Amino acid sequence: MSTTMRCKGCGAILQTEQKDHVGYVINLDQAYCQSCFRLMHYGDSPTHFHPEDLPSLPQDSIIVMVSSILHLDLLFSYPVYRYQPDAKYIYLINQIDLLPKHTNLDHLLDNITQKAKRMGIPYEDIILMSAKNTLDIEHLKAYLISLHEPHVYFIGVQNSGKTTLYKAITGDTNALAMKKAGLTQDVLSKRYKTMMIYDLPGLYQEGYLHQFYPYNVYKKWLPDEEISPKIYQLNEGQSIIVEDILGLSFSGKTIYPVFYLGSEVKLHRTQDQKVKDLLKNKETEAFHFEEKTFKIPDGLYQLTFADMGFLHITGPGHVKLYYPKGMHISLSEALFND
Ligand SMILES: Nc1nc2c(ncn2[C@@H]2O[C@H](COP(=O)(O)OP(=O)(O)OP(=O)(O)O)[C@@H](O)[C@H]2O)c(=O)[nH]1
Ligand SMILES: [Mg+2]
Repeated sequence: MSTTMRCKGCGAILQTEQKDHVGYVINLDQAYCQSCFRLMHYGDSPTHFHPEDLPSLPQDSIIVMVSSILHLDLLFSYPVYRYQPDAKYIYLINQIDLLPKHTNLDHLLDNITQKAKRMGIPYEDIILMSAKNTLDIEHLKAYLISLHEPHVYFIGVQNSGKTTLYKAITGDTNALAMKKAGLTQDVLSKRYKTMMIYDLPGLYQEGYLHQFYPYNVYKKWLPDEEISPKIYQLNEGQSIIVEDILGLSFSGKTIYPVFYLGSEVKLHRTQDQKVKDLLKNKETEAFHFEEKTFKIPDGLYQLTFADMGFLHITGPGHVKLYYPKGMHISLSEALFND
């Protein structure tokens, strides 16, 4: 009889046959697959695998839809409730420690609640928290216990913090939680009190940074600490270049952009007519640049740049964006004030 061995870091079934496939190990007695081993010991892993689709879940489940504060534009875009209508849904907005301390979280929560109502999203609760905050974790544990359900599933976009939450609740010290998108490959599960807690592989989001850059490049652009918003006052004809990734030219009232990006992300001013030339030679085999103009209505709006961060701008006006073709960019009303 053969037993299936799983990687303790990402849950993948271990296999010794195909080097370029998920779960590869030299010997089946190893605890971690090669990809997780490299992540743990060298902080890097050149391979990238997309996990399989979601499994079907039992009826008496709590489904915790985990979203990073950086992915709020996608908060209700995975209608899991349509094919698991009997489950109870909790929306957990994680990583709020990344927002500046003065952010009005009540206002943010109000806006999210109103959006859920407008869209007819079924939910028990919406929680704002940080998986890095021990008090928040204690509150979450007490809350989950109070629901008296035997199964709790964490579902959400890659890198939203599901495994971090799972580890903090269950005390699992083997599972890996890092900025590598799509790290968890198969369901991880462990008992906590009367419940089984399940950490599911992240939902794949097209157009995120991992599609254009290797892990050792994009990891430094994903923020780990409180973001200090960068406010610019631009003169006529001035543009902003973000790393070698984005070029932004502004017109109308949008000339005071406020950038919410990690501290490692470098921004600089340039002249509108230089943007294309500066970025053109940064194209790689993975992408070409594309140009798009966003019309910003009257009011405060948010332009989200994949999983990297976002920009707040006041309209009316226009933003001309130069960005890697296929990158996920969205324009939405701002959910909080600066
Ligand atoms: N600042 C901050 N970082 C967090 C928080 N939660 C998770 N992280 C970080 O976010 C990164 C991704 O966390 P994971 O728990 O691996 O994310 P995941 O949702 O399991 O990702 P996949 O397995 O790819 O679906 C890690 O670097 C975590 O340390 C949080 O509340 N605050
Ligand atoms: Mg994970």
